[in-house]
Amino acid sequence: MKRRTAEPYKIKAVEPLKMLNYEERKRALKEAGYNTFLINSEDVYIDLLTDSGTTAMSDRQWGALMTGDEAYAGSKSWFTLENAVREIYGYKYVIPTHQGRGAENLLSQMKIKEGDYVPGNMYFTTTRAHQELNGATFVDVIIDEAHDSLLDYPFKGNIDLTKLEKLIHEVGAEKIPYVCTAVTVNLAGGQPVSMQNLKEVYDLCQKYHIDVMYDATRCVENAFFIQEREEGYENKSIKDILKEMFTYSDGCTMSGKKDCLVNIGGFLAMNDEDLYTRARELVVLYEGMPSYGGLAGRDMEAMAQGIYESVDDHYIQHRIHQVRYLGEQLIDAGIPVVKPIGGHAVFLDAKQFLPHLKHEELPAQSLAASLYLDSGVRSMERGIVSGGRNKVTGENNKPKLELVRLTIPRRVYTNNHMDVVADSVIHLYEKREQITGLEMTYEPPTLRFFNARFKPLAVNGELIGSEASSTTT
Ligand code: PM9
Repeated sequence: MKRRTAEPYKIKAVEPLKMLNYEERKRALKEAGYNTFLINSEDVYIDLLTDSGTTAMSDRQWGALMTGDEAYAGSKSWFTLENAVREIYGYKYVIPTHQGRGAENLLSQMKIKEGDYVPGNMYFTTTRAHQELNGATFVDVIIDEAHDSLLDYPFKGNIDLTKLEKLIHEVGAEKIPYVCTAVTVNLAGGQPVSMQNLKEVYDLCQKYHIDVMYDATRCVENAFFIQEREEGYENKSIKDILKEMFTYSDGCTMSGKKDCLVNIGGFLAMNDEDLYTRARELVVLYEGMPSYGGLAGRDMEAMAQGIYESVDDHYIQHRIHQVRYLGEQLIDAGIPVVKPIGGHAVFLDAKQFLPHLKHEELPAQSLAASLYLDSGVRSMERGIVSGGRNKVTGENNKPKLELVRLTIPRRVYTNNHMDVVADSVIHLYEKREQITGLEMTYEPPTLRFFNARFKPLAVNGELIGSEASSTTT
């Protein structure tokens, strides 16, 4: 008999949830312009918009908050954080930032020149935006398997070495300031990169004197998949695997709001002393002193503690298994989801879920809105809306993957919540032909998905035909 496991923690404080009725949700959705980013949190029942900053902190982290040293310069809390980053990730130099994009801004400004190219394993919205703002063109060098949502492949986040080397030959190594390797790859479905691939990419880049900078945002989740799937790592600890992963890089940006288990925070880390000196100069302009980088002393204490907790083998095993618990229920019900189930989220394939909608009818945006309408579950579009426009032609980028992300916050929800989400998705799938497309009525110039507004294409202005709503409250 397979023995079941439970959460490796018990609950000390709870936050009541409220569920609006169908008519209230319909009103809230309309007021939010059918954009789940614009729905008030109070109107959400189960919030799977993001795993970013939504973590439940531990009692030790809350305790650590009280020990924060709020000195403007030379805060003790900064040294605590610096030590944690050095110990767990192995880099020599660390610059704190208020969150991941703060680090992306510094890195992109320091390393990118107009006309450069930054290869990466699939784009991430804020990362690419900073690269482009500084004059670079992002080039996707992820393996082809990553674009096939239904293909079950263990390391879909891997970089295609042939694509990378072809780009180096085409544009010249001097035009590539660094390779940006995400571990794991968010928009591919939270898919990991193998240790072998990390090593091969690093070796190739060393040959051409190109730096490798990780987007380390979900690196602990990546380490778990290496332990689970890669030969030779099954008996190694997460901590040891993580340490080895970082030896195949020259630095990283980190959004501490994910794998560092905090609600705010990030950092930029590197081994190169010159780059560090420049980063110390630049950080004061955008974030603050190099000893706080936009964070309060207490935030740095909580992040240091979170970094240590994140490499606990039991914690990360439960984390990944909870995501899988939801994903497997959907797979069993025949729902098209990205396979294998990734580290932080279950991704619905909106093109296959709603085959009657054209790409321009924004299937993922419409599905995310429909899910909220059905059950108050908030998810996020990761498709054509998030893809933005081509900076030269102005045309919509059309990412091959048109997804709705059900993102699981860390240590927040129980598996009962996962059951409620699964029921709602399955219910919607049964009524899928009744879901209509959306059109954009307001489009912000950058990172449009955050603030864009939409309206249903149906003549009667309804998102879902009336029958779909009748079985939910
Ligand atoms: N990710 C997410 O929900 C929050 C913002 S949504 C645009 O997935 C990666 C891989 C991320 C990420 C944020 C950032 C930026 C960088 N890389 O949000 O600035 O998933 O801390 O990090 C979000 P910050």
